[in-house]
Amino acid sequence: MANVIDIVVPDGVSDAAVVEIMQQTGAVVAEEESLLAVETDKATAEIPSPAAGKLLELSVKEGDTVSGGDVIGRLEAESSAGADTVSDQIAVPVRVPAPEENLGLMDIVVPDGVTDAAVVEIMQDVGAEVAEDDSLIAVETDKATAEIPAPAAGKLLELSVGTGDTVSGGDIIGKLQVVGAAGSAGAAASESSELSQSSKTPKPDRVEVPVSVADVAAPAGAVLTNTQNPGGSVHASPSVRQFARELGVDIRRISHTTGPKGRITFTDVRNLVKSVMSGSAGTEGTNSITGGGIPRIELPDFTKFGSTEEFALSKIKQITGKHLSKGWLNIPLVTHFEETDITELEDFRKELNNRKAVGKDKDGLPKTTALAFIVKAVVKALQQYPQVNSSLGGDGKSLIIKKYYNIGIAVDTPRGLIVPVIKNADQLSLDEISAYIRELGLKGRSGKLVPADMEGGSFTVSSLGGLGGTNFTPLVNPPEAAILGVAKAAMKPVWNGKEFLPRLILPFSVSYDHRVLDGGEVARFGSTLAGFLRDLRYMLV
Ligand code: CAO
Repeated sequence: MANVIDIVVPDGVSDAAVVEIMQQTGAVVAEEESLLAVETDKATAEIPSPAAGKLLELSVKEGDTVSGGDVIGRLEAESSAGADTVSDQIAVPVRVPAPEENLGLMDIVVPDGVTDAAVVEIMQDVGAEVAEDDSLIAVETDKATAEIPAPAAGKLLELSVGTGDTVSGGDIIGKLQVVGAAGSAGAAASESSELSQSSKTPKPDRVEVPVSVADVAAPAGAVLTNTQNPGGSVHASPSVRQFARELGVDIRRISHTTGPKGRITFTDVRNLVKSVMSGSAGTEGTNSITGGGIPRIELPDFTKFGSTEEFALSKIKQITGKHLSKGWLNIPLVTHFEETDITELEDFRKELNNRKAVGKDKDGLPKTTALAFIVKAVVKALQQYPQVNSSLGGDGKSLIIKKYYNIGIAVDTPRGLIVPVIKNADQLSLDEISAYIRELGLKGRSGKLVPADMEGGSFTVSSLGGLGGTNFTPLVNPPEAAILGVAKAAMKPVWNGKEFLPRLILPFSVSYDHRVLDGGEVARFGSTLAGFLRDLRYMLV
């Protein structure tokens, strides 16, 4: 028969911060299943459910501070059994016993109250100089983690345990050469009185860990908690948690762990930070970016607001999304806007196409669109401004200038955006470029492009001219340094000093990686490109 019982913080816990809520209201939990994790500066513990049943309420949240006796929730228990067994599960403080002094050598002793705890991390190397209270090793049972601190400042001479060993209160786990002690290298005689005071005087108040591993010894045969429980608990020592917090890393998102039984170590936190900084951390779309410090976008329950339908994104969209997210996160992007008069270009283009249409010249060739002229002019402008046709070196300290002109063309297909590449565009005629654009567009839309068609670009052109828009901000296609965005040309009145004349004006933009290019360089590139398109003859000069 169900009865409602309070969930009470065990005695012995004092001013511990709630660091993780491990069960949601309404969850059905087993007796002893962890409900939340609390932490002091030296220990982490999980507060277990006092009985099997349904969690009706948890009245604390992450960041709150709790102490023994606090009522933190209510449980609809299946039976009353176990309801009053909580308090003696995490109640006994860890205390480091008074160190023994022996010619400056001090044994490192596991505090009383620890029973059959596994050593999960060795936090100092033998030979390390440690300060009093520096954590030496981390131990863990299925419900709590604690760090065993150095009893005094000194040199760690020996640690006789390794990860995976089991320790209990009273076990000697190492030796410390106390700083300034008789027998310690370089110790001055005058320091010995100070030393004896510090080494003889245990500091129980400083080494007591309110939330302790005491009495949470794993029951015989119990297996330590699975640390890779998705959505459940993560296992890390308090100092690793603290370290992660300082760096803004949410340890729940660390999926690659190197500690025993999936435990998160300092190295794992560092590795995550390194991979995010180097841009190699996995980004799985805007909704599940896994990097530290990059907040996840949480989705509301849309059905609360109206009906919805969900479709899988095409493979191309998924791949493009990842590629663009990578670029967006890595590239400090600036967009330069420009426009040019293409009235003469358009007249010439029409004339060319008319000649083709009547079969007088170059019969069978596809019509030439403005884009073919733009590709031609882009190549010429890149030849004048080689740094625009470049990539930033892997270490961010060099520029790799490409001596080839492989122009990527963004193609809009029903399955998503693809960027096939016109290879060696500098060696192609206007008609050949037109033919390539047409072929790449057709192949792209019918799914016939192969990966090689999309490799090796050195600069990309994204043209929305056939579709519309007055201008837009294209995203650089990494590892390129810049991209040209072409919008739709429109007739506009242009003042020639005496009168307004109708002219065909083409708006375009150049987005660039500001680590590679400065605004001045891009402005010069942009106005050179504008000049070529305004008067094609200048491409010959
Ligand atoms: N201004 C005005 N008209 C333009 C123009 C411009 N900037 N660019 C092209 N046009 C005209 C063409 O001249 C053509 O007109 P005619 O039929 O009178 O000759 C018409 O628009 C259609 O052109 P098109 O789009 O079929 O051909 P294109 O060579 O200009 O472009 C391609 C080919 C494959 C690039 C294009 O079809 C395409 O997919 N564009 C979308 C690219 C995209 O989605 N970019 C955004 C990516 S997000 O960064």
